[in-house]
Amino acid sequence: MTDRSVTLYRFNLGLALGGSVGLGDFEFSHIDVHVHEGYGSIALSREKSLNALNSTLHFELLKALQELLKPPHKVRAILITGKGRAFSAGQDLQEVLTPNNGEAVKVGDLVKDNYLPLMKRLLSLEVPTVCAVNGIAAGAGASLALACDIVIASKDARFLQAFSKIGLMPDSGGTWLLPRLIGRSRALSQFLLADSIDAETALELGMIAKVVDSEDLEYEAEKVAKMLAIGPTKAFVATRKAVDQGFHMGFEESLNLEAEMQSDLGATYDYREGVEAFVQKRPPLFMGK
Ligand code: T3D
Repeated sequence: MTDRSVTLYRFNLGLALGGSVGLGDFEFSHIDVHVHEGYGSIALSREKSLNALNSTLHFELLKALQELLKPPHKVRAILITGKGRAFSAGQDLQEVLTPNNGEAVKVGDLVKDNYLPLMKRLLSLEVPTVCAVNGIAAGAGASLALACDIVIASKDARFLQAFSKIGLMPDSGGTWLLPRLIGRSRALSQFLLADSIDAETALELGMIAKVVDSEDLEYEAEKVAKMLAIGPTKAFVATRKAVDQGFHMGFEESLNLEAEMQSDLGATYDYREGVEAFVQKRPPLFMGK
């Protein structure tokens, strides 16, 4: 994604790259991070391997999510995309084969150390997320995309539950996310057969929110991120939480959760502002608090 506006966000990645850490700053090598007006964008940037996810990329993603939400940036929406012709080909399979201190990397360790923290963070993030899927999203790459709140795909995007092709079951939240989006039968079909799903089909199935022409993807995704960034952030996040928790609750429990969360939102600045703006017949100026 091009940065139309604001600050290029560069860090020196001390630990992961062996460089020096200055003033808490890091240099990202596997992602491009930018701060725009109100929202932050993260582009996976390992084009040669179709943005395959390795441990450094995981580390950087979590770091970026942490930094973007802190002052001075305090963004109120995050946009995730991939550079080049793919969104992400999922777990870096080279990394799995590469011995770590003489020992092969254990799949279970990768899942626990990398995917668990990332997916937990994404689903509990204090701001809404948008994903612009610009090409293939395979394996954990598909999970990463589907974990975002609003998923927009270009016409040439594809989703591939590639896990069974390499003898694995879905991880990274896949077995939780996909059946909720499209139902057990269709999810199992994608998981077991590992056929790639094109963007239009993904839209029809309810996996994603919108399909746009490839040349419009950046503009459309930025438009959504900008809209979210000026919205009532706490209400957005509470909505995600109620929807996600509601899936495994009875109706009454869900009603109670809504009532509890709504009473918290009733005490926010943005609620007061929203009502005042309505009464005064002007657009609201939400502050995310
Ligand atoms: O440890 C664990 O495994 C646990 C975690 C699991 C989570 C997962 O994500 S499991 C699923 C892992 N992903 C896959 O199995 C997908 C593997 N990739 C593919 O099947 C194909 O590459 C695609 C269908 C995604 C795209 O196909 P195509 O024909 O458009 O591209 P390509 O030629 O296969 O790939 C282009 C390059 O990217 C190629 O490198 P090269 O030959 O040009 O040097 C290829 O090796 C590389 N690449 C693609 N996917 C990965 C990758 N390199 C490392 N890891 C990958 N996942």
